[in-house]
Amino acid sequence: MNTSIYRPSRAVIIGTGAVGTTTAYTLMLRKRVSEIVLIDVNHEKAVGEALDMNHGLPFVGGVKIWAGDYSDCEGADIMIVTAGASQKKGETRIDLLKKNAAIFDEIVKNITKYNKEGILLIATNPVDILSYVTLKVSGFPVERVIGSGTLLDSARYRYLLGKHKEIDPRSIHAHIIGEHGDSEVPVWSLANVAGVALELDEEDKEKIFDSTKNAAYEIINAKGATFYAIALALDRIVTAILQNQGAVLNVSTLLQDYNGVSDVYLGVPCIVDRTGVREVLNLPLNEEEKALFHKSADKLKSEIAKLDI
Ligand code: 6V0
Repeated sequence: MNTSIYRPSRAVIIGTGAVGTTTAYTLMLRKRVSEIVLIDVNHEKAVGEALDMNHGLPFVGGVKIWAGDYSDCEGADIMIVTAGASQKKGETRIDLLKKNAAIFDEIVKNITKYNKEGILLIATNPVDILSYVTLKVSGFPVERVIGSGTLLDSARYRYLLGKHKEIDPRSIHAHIIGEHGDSEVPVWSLANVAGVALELDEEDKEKIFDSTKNAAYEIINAKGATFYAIALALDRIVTAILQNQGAVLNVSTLLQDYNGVSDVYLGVPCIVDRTGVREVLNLPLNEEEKALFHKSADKLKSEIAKLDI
């Protein structure tokens, strides 16, 4: 009889490129899970990454990390998918759809062969559409298929607003919703600090939103990839789930009559806990925001319609 009450928590990361490895490293440093498994089509790379992180364990401790295969998904709490093509200079996230939708079918089927109880967290772009693909292919309940959505975009927005107002970004309540991409929507009407509306002139608003929306292009032009902030965003979601926090995070989920939008994955504020997306919070958008949100939904729906799912 197994009398041990210890049950390790396990995160499996599929795709050990820039995003996957930085996420693993973040989870390791912050000791969010007791086991981290790295899976990549390039197994040798996953082996090297695991080895490199293992050599840091004498300074950190408490975590097991190895390069594994899909059978390691068995019993895992969370599977984080960061595998696939990333944006190159001049590419949009939607440009990646064909390539990444093709590999997702295989990845999701491989995961669900071994795990039907865990949570699937998707980061690969275009993240909203691939989360929808994952929902369809996995057959998982909707609350357990989560896209990183506009959590990163909202962090960029809050950082820029905080910088402009000289306020800690953690004290800024402001949301980017919709597509994680070019049609995303800033919810200016609800941006506040301690319930006090954030006052900005139109020129500053435009500058801040442009920098938010174009952040990935700017970083990719400068250094080829973005990975630190998305790793922290994924760490935030993992923590909300594993610690059953009920945290409000702008993740991507399947919407049903959200300001009139249905049947598409988009980033909106959600309550996230051990069950995954426990509840979707309906923001009272103004007419202009609602129109932009519908536009964002229509854009993604027309891309989904081209897919064979
Ligand atoms: P990368 O550094 O090229 O890594 C991708 C990894 O995926 C590589 O190691 C590949 O070998 C691996 N891979 C490819 N096909 C498979 C497969 N079938 N099975 C297993 N592994 C595979 O890319 P990077 O890590 O920079 O980006 C990964 C994805 O994250 C891209 O689609 C990005 O666009 C996306 N991002 C999403 C963000 C978000 O906010 N959701 C933010 C940044 C990047």
